[in-house]
Amino acid sequence: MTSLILHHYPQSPVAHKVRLALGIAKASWQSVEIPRLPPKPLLMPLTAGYRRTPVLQIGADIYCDSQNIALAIEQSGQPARLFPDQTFGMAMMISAWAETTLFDLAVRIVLTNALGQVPDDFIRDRGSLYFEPNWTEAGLRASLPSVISEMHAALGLADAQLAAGNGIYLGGQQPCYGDASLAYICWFLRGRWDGGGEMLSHYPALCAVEAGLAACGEGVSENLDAIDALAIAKAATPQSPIGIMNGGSGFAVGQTVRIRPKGNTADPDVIGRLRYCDQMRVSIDHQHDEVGEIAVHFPVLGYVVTPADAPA
Ligand SMILES: N[C@@H](CCC(=O)N[C@@H](CS)C(=O)NCC(=O)O)C(=O)O
Repeated sequence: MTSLILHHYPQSPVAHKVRLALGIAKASWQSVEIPRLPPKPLLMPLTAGYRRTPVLQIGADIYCDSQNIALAIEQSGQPARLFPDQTFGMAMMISAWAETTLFDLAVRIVLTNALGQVPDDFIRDRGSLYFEPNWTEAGLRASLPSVISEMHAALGLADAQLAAGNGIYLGGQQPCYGDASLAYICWFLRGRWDGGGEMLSHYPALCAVEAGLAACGEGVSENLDAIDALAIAKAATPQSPIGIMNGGSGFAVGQTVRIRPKGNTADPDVIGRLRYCDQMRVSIDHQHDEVGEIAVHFPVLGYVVTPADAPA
């Protein structure tokens, strides 16, 4: 089996979700630590410009976005299932909600409380990814009580769903990826906001999932140098399929497309030749001197794909 290489940094909550997923899957993986802020010169050749964290590399196949990474982990045939007992649809829906509603609220709480305590360039960078285009520190502070109320409302829903089940996890006794997508929000709030512990104490079923997955671990990892990861990509050939499997999309293999996360964010466009598209995944071919020919994969949900010559 080709090795899983995770490009990430320890403080990244979304990367933590993937590390928990690797633990559920009992995976062995290699860990490349990347910078928290651009530039990321040893990551960009692999991602065609996608700058977010984490990224999963399997040889010359590069998987961007945690939802897409979760699917790739499952498809890579690890010792344990990430979606056991037909939990795939439920887990992906819960995690899509966690990645948008829960993560958006958590980032606002954590960053608003960090104002004045973390470097300005970090807040500016994250603001350009997560907040309204004309956001201000005063606006963030003014909306904080409302954001905290919303977070309680959302955590209460997740807790009620867990409490109504037949085990500590969403699917019962076995953890699935959906559980990781709730646990990482708890990890983020508890670890990066001094009110996190108190907030979470109201949601015992969620805390049980958080504790269960912490005990489950993060699989078995060893460190890898970023330069070596580039060399691994260069020595490999993409193994992922080629073709348009969702015929209604109107796209053709080889067509140049632009891919970007939905929303008005500072994320750079990714441009490439379409390689593959199905209901869940869209992939481009990409060439770079440092990695040769690689394939870069994105999820369909949450991304906008347009012909590269269409207005941005
Ligand atoms: N939808 C993306 C979101 C990823 C994301 O926003 N990650 C944060 C770190 S937790 C990030 O990229 N921050 C900026 C950076 O690392 O450059 C996913 O699910 O992977």
